[in-house]
Amino acid sequence: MQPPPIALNFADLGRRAEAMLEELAAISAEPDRLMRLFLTPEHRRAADLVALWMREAGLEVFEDALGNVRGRIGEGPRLLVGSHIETVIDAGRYDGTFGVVAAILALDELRRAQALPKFGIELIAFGDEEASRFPTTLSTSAAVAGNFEEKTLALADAGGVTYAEALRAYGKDPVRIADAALKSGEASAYVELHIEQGPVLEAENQPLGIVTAMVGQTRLRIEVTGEASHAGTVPMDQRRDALAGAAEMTLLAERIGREAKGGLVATVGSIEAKPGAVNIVPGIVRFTLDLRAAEDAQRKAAIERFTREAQTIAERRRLEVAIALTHEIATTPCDQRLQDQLAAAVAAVGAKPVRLPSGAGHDGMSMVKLCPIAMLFVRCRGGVSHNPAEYASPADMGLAIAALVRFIENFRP
Ligand code: HGY
Ligand code: MN
Ligand code: MN
Repeated sequence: MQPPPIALNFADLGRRAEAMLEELAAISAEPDRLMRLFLTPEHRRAADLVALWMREAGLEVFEDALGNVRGRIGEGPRLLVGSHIETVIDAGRYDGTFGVVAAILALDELRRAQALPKFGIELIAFGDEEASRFPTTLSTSAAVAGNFEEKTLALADAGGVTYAEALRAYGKDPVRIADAALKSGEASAYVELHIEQGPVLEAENQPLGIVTAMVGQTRLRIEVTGEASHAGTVPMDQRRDALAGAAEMTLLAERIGREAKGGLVATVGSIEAKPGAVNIVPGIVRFTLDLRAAEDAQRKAAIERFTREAQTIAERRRLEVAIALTHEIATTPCDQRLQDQLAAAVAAVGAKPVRLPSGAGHDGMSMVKLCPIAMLFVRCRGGVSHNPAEYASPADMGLAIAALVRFIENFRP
């Protein structure tokens, strides 16, 4: 006999979430912008705060060898609920952290109402979803899913510190990474709450959305080599200007995105010109390309076209170009049954169960290798994210947390 749904005060849940996110947002490496990178002192402080909240919600808390904060309650195959607590540079306060705070509040409500489910639950606060410190992403969720790649340990951050060195400095032992993995059968499903980071829910005037799939991504690191030379003496037709070449390749990436159908997107997010002086023609330029599409074949064809035409630009300009793949992940569908259970939970809190794809990547793209996954989006103002103007209303957050409680109450693995 199914117990009745517990009484919930949606507005109160939203207010509590807002206050917790405010506390987390104050933990930053810089006073004027939110920056909390993987395995930094700020990650440590945020992890300690989240661990405290998890313990206050009645969870048994531990940290694994990657610094993931994990809170468990109950026995048997566990429902996993989580998101990430590290941020991009100059971040908003909701991306990732809302999913962790929502999970804690939902569990706390069920515990207070003495309505914890019979199955086990594990909350996870991941530490490396954003790729904002090391040129990798989803590494800490990959470890929980048992797919951590050894080569990740040798990756270095902008200061030359390797992932392994950062783990040790954080007090972790890379040798123990395998212990972080859950065995298949230990996890019944993974569900994540997250701000939408896009404009769809606001346009549909709906607070919540069920994610159908996360679109596939390819990330490249491109190095263009020309010849550093004097800005005043070398005639224009004799230059091997690496930055002008990189700029033409950037416009090529934009053109590929604009010409494509079906929502393919291409972004050059970072660029560095060397030696980087006003009076020197740049000899070396490094930049990144992030290209995403719902259809994997279309994404791969776009990458092939970019690679081919970037070579042509380089040849014409007497430059060299080296293109390295730093991340590739296929479009990841969310489990249909879990989507339906989320839809029922959304309806149970009085919202319309809108379904939509995610242009953003999430830890579920790792966790799908371990168990079925699902995501619930909450509307964010103007679809703005990866920006301090990111905002989700307490009312919408309260609804999302209530929907998570209803999902857990009725969860069928
Ligand atoms: O880039 C992404 O899709 C995610 O926000 N890290
Ligand atoms: Mn995120
Ligand atoms: Mn993000």
